[in-house]
Amino acid sequence: MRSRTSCRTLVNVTSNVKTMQTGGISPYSSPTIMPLLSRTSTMFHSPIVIGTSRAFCLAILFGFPADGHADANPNQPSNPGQPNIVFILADDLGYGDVGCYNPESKIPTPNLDRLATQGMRFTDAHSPCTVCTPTRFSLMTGAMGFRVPNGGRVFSGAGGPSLIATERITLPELLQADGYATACFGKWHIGLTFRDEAGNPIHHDSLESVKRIDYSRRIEGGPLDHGFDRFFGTACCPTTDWLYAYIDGDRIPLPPTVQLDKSVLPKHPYANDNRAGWVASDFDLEEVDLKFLEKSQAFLRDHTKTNPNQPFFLFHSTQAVHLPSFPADAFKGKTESGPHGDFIFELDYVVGELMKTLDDLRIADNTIVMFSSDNGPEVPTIYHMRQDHDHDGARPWRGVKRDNWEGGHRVPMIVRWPGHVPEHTTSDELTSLTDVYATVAELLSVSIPNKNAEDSFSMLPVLRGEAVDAPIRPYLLQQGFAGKKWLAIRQGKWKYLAHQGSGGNNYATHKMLQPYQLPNTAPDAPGQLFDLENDPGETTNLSNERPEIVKELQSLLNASLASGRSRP
Ligand SMILES: [Ca+2]
Repeated sequence: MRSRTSCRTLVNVTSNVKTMQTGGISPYSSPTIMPLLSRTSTMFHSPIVIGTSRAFCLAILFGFPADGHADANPNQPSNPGQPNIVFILADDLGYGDVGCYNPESKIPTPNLDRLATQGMRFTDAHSPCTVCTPTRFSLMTGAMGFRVPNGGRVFSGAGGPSLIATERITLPELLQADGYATACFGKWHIGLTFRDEAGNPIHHDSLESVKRIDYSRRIEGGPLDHGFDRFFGTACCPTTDWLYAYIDGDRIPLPPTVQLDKSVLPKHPYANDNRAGWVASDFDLEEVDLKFLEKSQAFLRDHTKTNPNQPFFLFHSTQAVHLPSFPADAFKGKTESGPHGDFIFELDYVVGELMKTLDDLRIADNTIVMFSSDNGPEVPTIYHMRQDHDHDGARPWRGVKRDNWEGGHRVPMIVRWPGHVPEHTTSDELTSLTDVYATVAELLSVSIPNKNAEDSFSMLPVLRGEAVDAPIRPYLLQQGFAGKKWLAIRQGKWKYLAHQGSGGNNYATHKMLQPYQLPNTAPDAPGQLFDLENDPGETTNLSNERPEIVKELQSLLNASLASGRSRP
């Protein structure tokens, strides 16, 4: 049994590439009510890669009571110190898109709602950035994107190079070093490197760039180079960008050969953001999320069968519900809220199927499931869903994707861990997706090397339902669309945007956003100060009324920029 006072340091993480066998397509099935399972009592140790010390020790104490359960998988011993972890990251899913976050939602999300009743639902959780790439960097590293070169960029096409420096220890590397199997299925979007026949790297965003790729070469800087044993997915947004082909590991086995024929794709207000790129013959833009689901389910089944004693980390990263909203055939017309409603419904189905697979394998009680989104809902989505379906994916917040107002980055965040995270609870603890890193590190009792996870705080006490006297985070940082140029800071009820405007979209010129433009009540102030407790809609800029708060928050922000970190 793990010593309650032992501490472990993490160094010399090496990529331990393993080959996982993949299975067949799972049959469709309706969402079913999953029985709650409790923990089993058996403890075990898996091999741990430990090196010499270049880190300080967290020395976290664990004290989980043991209890048995007849339904748990006898092949997978339960260890509260090394549970399996499944992180499901949706794309562009708003706070108001999920039923348990929005009683006025028009879209059924029964599986997400059920996940929330079985675990903890965070009401003040945030994506570190208001767009895809930096948020995903932050989830994998525990650091804000603006701290690294190009950390405000969003990749498309060939997409890269990787934002993650090779010396950085990522979340999957942390887990790999602790003996976990690690797998990533779906959209990567943190950057990687393709090369042409002459060996030159390709990082331009165009059809011509994608055509230049030498597909016989290994792809560099992708998930396999950052801690994942297994990857199947796409470089950037699967159905948006110039490259429509699946990466398997570090190769594209079936390269694209023809230009996408957009004439055969659905036409509706949510079908834009789809470029006439270069497409592979096996790449069906309407079935992408079911393909990713198939891969994740196959991994779960194969791993549980072949390595039942090894804990795993599965990062399932969906296309849904980024535009274009191309739900699979099985979901077309299944809601009364149009193609985007159907797409959200498909996302919910994917979550339900992953839950069902954990149940079928009888490993749900030893698996932490986390669900969140990488930023708020997209502009055309918000506009048309409000106009045509009376559904508000940003409700109740101001702002949308790219904006530093709450709608751009306050996201759903649900965590389930039977027997450990109290069921049917909500938490208003201020948290960010950067915090997943430190939370997992504390869970594993591993220390975080000093130059890593600079903006990460462990939420484990909150997840365990412990009374927390003070906020875990001293403050929260946000970044808008262009990295360091648009920063915001939150402390308690106060939120300060160190800029005028949204930090992303131009409301004065964008016809879909003009109806939602609000007057700035302090146009001469350098930034915007809001009291979220009394003004959650961020309608009144209090910069001139409360200059001392502005000064304090700006000072904290400056200090964090100067030190390069917010974690002590
Ligand atoms: Ca996104």
